[in-house]
Amino acid sequence: MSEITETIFSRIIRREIPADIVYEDDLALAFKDVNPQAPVHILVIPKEPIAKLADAESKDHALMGHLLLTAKRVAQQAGLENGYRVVINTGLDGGQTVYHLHLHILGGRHMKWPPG
Ligand code: D5M
Repeated sequence: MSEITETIFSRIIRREIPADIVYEDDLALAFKDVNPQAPVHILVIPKEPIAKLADAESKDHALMGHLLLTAKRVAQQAGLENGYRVVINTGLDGGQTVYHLHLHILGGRHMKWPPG
């Protein structure tokens, strides 16, 4: 899988293609996943195009914390008071398909363990 920094998510950030955006601030964007795996399935991405979690560096410390707290905020906003799952697929074995770091927020049903 190629790891160019320009992906479909960069185009969503620039509003070049439509997305159902549910939250935005200076550092992050959250939008509904186009192929939902649960009744609620939202992606939280940094505006900075870090390709994958394995590429995050010490300088990204605050940003990574911000993304997690954004996931919490977006889950709350979506009414997931019974809980939810946050997933980061990383690299080939992680099942990552879009090489712009993203947190999946999955909720609205009971999650199984282990994931496939
Ligand atoms: O997850 C990549 C996720 O990105 C996957 O669940 C589909 C979603 N996706 C792909 N294109 C779009 C657009 N255009 N809008 C919304 N969601 C999208 P991964 O963890 O890389 O497998």
